[in-house]
This record gives sequence, structure tokens and C-alpha cells, in this order.
Amino acid sequence: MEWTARGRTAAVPVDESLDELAELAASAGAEVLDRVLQSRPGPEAATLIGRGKVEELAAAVRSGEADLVVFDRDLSPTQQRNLEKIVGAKVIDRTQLILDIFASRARTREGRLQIELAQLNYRLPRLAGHGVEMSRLGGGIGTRGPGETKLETDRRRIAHRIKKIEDDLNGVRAGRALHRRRRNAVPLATLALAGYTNAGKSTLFNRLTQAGVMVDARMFATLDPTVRPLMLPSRRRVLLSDTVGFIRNLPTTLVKAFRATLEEVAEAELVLHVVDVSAPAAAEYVAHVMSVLAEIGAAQIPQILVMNKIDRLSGSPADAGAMSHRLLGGGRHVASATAVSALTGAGIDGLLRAIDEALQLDPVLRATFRLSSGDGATLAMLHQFGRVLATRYEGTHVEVEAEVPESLKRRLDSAS
Ligand SMILES: Nc1nc2c(ncn2[C@@H]2O[C@H](COP(=O)(O)OP(=O)(O)O)[C@@H](O)[C@H]2O)c(=O)[nH]1
Ligand SMILES: [Mg+2]
Repeated sequence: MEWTARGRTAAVPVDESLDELAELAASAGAEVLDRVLQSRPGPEAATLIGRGKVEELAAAVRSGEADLVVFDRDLSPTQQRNLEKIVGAKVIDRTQLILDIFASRARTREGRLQIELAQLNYRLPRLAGHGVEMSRLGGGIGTRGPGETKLETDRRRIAHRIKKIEDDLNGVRAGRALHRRRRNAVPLATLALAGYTNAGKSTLFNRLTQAGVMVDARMFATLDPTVRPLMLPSRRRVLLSDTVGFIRNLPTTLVKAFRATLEEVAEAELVLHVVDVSAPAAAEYVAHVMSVLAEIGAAQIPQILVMNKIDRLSGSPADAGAMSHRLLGGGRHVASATAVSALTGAGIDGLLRAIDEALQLDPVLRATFRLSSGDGATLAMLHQFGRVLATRYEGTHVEVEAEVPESLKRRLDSAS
């Protein structure tokens, strides 16, 4: 379940902020049971929300058997503890929820380090808050109670860890160029989905990869679930990677950590920039995603603007040209813009073709292969990964004319 107290100062309306919180909770694996809202002139020091509301919340937790309450506003450590005691469930705030999502989604080493750093920086002041309370409780005059001694060690340990992470981050940055070079040896291009939370990235990810499940899926079993192989109409294979979404109400302390999760986008061959065209602020979202991508050095990566949720638009069938003009404001350049509905599947074929066109890597070539007629494995591979145009049997040999990805031709040429 979730909770908010009063509107945040940000320009995002309370109900939209709560909707987004619900999306975030869902992507962290939670099922949202209920939401409660309170408006009050000022926060209650001990519990943020008023006494009566806390009781109401406790009752809602009991009746829904909720085990987690997420506040849309930041909680002090004391408020968090007080609330947990009364409500009888785990209580976290928006920042913790987002950190949790980032932590579960960070893939690159730099991303993981950056997020651990944000987590530690979040915990450090909370530790201090805890210590003050402990020393008050422990109460010996001028003595350091057991709580505070533990606090000192905890603090020192965290400070050490932060220092270590910062050193590691410097090392990782130096190694990045090397890492890129090595990746380039992998023949599969990577496509990254980017866009705001709720734009439909995960739905599109599933829609696109569903059809493309391949015989050799075992090969990818070790990859995490947010990366999957996809076969394009040209029969080229690429890897599609789902990413953490942009968040409207991103706490400023998490900006760095969020950018670190975009590292993989910066290394992709093609970005599928997904936008919910039914959102009133769609053009703003597009502009913001574009500028952040530019800031992380991804401006030169070809982009397809995927205008999603067209099923929600009423009236005449979507005119992709006019729509993209409105979203891009004329100024920005994209490789192409495609209107789709990830939900219904409308426009997905067009998107797949657009991806094929935009991908320069591993172009499809027409070639003739001369195989021994007993070489069933190669023949099967040509059928699986290429488009076989003609097959001629000549005694002990077979000549196959096919359109195949350059990488496959290279592999077969070097094998023969
Ligand atoms: N009507 C409609 N809803 C969609 C479409 N694509 C996604 N959604 C819904 O939008 C919500 C967010 O989708 P999701 O894929 O989780 O977005 P993500 O946060 O970008 O990964 C879900 O409720 C989806 O069912 C679409 O094409 N049409
Ligand atoms: Mg998602």
C-alpha cells in the first residue's frame, strides 16, 4: 500500500505523484492494495501524518494484510521507526523504494558502485539519528553508551566503504574504454529501451521478444531477465535490454545513481526511445530524455522514437509524421519515429522493420555458399539465421544462395 502527506513542492500534482509511486512499487515487485492521502497544514514531527491518520493507516494495513507501507514523502529515521511500531508493517519512503529498484537493476559495475554509494549516503545520516536516540536512552553523563560505540564503528565502516567505492569508481572509469572495445568483438548489437516509467517499456520488451524466442535460448540463460535476444525480419539477431525508467519526481540525491543505470544505454547500438503519446506532457518527457541521453554521451547513438499507446488516442488513425513533429518540436533528430501499441500489438511489425533499417551493424548480404551435402548443421544454420533463396544439389555438394547477416558469412567463410 502507499501513502502520501500533502503535495510535494515539485510541479507534479499529488495524484500523479502517487500514480507514479504505485508504478514504482509495482516494478519493485509489490502489489498495491490501497492508497491513503492526507492534507494538513504542516507535518507531525513524530509521525509526519496526524495521529488519527496513523490509526486509519494501521487499520488499513491490518485489513489488507499489507506488509509494506510506502510514503511518497521523505521520512526521518525517527518517523520511520515510530510509524513501523504503530502500524505494524515495514515502512519505507520514496527514496528507499527507488534505491531498491536501482539496486536490483544496476548491471554495469559502475552502476552498482554508484548505487551502493547512494545507499550508503542515505544511511549515514540515519545512523546518526539513531545514535542520538541511543545516547539519550543510555543516558550516562559524559559516558559513551554501548549504542554510541556501535554507532562510531558503523560510521567508520560506512565511511571506509564510501572511500573504497570512490576509488573503485575511478578505476572503473579508466577501464571503460577497454570494456567497450571488448564488447565490440561480440557480434550481437544491443538495443536499449529508454523512457519514463509507465511509458510501456516493459510491455514493449515482452511484446518484441515474445515472437523472437529462439531455439538456442539456452545461450542467453545466464543473462539477466531484462536482456533478451530478438530476431529481426532480416533474421539478424540482436539483444534487447529493458532499462530503469526516468522518474518524474526523482529525489536529487539519486540523480547520479540514476544516470549510472543509464550506462548501458550509452553502450547500445540503437536506442528505442519509448514515449506514452497519451500523456499530456509527452513532448516534455521526450525533450528531457533526449537531453539526459546527450549528457551521458549517448547523443550520437541512433534513436527510434517509439510513440506508444496509440490505442488510447481517440479519433482518426494516428498520423505518425504529425505526431512525431509535435513530440520532437522539429529540432531533434531521430532515425525514425514509429507509432505502436505495445498492448494490442498494432504497429509492431513496422517498428521491427524500422529497427532493421536503423541498424548499421551486421548488414544483410546476399551470398552463395558451397557446402558438402552432408553438412546438415551449416544448412540448418543458413535456414535459421538467413533467408535461403535457392538450393542446388550438385553431386556431393550443395550450393545455397541466401541473404545472411555479414557476421554469419564471416563465420562460415572462416570455417570452410
Ligand atoms: N493502453 C495501453 N496501455 C499500455 C500500452 N503499453 C503499456 N501499457 C500499460 O502501461 C502501464 C505501464 O507499462 P510498463 O510496460 O510497465 O511501463 P514501463 O514503466 O515503461 O516499463 C501498464 O499498465 C501497461 O499495461 C499500450 O500500448 N496501450
Ligand atoms: Mg518497466
